[in-house]
Amino acid sequence: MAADPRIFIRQRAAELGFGVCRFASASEPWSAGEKLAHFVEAGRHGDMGWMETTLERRAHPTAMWDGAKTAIVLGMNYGPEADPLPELADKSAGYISVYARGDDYHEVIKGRLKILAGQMAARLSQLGLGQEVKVFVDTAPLMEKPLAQRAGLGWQGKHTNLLSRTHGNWLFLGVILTAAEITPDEAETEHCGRCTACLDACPTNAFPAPFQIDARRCLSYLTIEFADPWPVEFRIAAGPRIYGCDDCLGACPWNKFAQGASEARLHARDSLKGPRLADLLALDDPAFRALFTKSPVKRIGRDRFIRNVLYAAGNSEDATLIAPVEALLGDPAPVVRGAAVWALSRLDGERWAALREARLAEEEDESVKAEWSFSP
Ligand code: B12
Ligand code: SF4
Ligand code: SF4
Repeated sequence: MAADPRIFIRQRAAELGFGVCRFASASEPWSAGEKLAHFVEAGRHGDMGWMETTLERRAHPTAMWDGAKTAIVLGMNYGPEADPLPELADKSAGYISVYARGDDYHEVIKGRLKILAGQMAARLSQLGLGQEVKVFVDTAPLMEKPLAQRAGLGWQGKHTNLLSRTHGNWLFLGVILTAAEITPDEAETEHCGRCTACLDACPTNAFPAPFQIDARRCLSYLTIEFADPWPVEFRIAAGPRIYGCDDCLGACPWNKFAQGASEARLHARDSLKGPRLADLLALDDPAFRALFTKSPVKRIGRDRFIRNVLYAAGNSEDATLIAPVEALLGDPAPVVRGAAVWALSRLDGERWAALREARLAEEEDESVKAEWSFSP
């Protein structure tokens, strides 16, 4: 009888820093594809147009690759050293979500998945199971959470993320598919019970029902994916959150079993823990790129980031930010100028009113004009 390939794969996965490695059938049917279609048909994906164009391919692993038989599902712990939510009390500092305080996890995980896939392919062929192995990371990402639940890494909680009894909520996921038939692990069942802590914690009511999210209302979507000016209700609800949001994850009682990330590249950089809004408002493009080297934050670009920082400044009640906010009223990017108008209206209504007429007369961009026309 051939040796069980799971032993080799688990060992290699652990050496590559994956705290969890489990196996699931990639070919059995599931209902996740229908739920994804429901999500997209209801428009809950907002401006993430790739979710429409990849809908069919993402409906099931075999739609992506019809030879897929087994999914190897990997989890990498990115747990913070302490509960991050008390940091939200400092309104003069920006809150960057825990997942984005170290190196870009896409880069960390992608490289390691490729190494593991190469090692697996060699081993499977030694065992006479020489079938193909594929990693899907950039093109059309697989539905990782339902696969992870099927493999028993944890369950999708009422906030829709995958959480586990051993790691709490701070787990990145990665998947490798293979045409080899490998014995699956047992699936996990849901352990939320009557708890609603994550639903109650959400500052924007982004959950239309338990286990469902409307991304358009989620601050992670608004701060990262959405390029335009936000509706005012979300600007206010964002408080100091300037990149991603951890409220639903951080509220979960299962975090009592979480541990700090072991992978050094995922550790929080000091500069990204509570950065001062005044310093961030001063970032030009080269300074932005330098501060966020290798960080996922870099991907949203300076203008969208400064928009987020300006919304946080508008919520800060910090009068020392009036001057740096006013300096951005003449920024070349309309989304920055518009956010500066709003922030100034919140920090110093009199100054806003004094500048309004002259600035409105010279403004050409309709979205910025609308900001000056809005009455705070
Ligand atoms: C698009 C996306 C987002 C979107 C949408 C979020 C979402 N919940 O799907 C936005 C930009 C909002 C987002 C935010 C975040 N994301 Co994100 N995101 C993704 C991505 C690329 C695709 C997810 C997807 O397909 N969503 C579509 C919905 C339909 O999928 P679903 O949630 O799995 O749907 C299930 C349930 O909601 C339910 N359901 C849905 N509709 C319906 C309808 C009915 C009637 C019923 C009964 C059930 C039901 O069943 C579905 C199937 O199981 C994945 C990576 C990947 N390849 O999977 C990362 C991923 C989910 N994100 C991740 C992270 C870390 C985050 C953030 C925590 C980042 C942050 N701190 O700001 C937040 C969390 C917000 C939240 N509460 O979900 C991690 C989550 C890891 C984990 N342990 O779960 C992933 C897996 C990336 C990774 N490789 O690690 N993300
Ligand atoms: S990440 Fe924040 S805004 Fe998004 S669903 Fe969770 S608590 Fe709500
Ligand atoms: S906070 Fe409660 S309901 Fe939400 S995921 Fe955790 S256990 Fe489930």
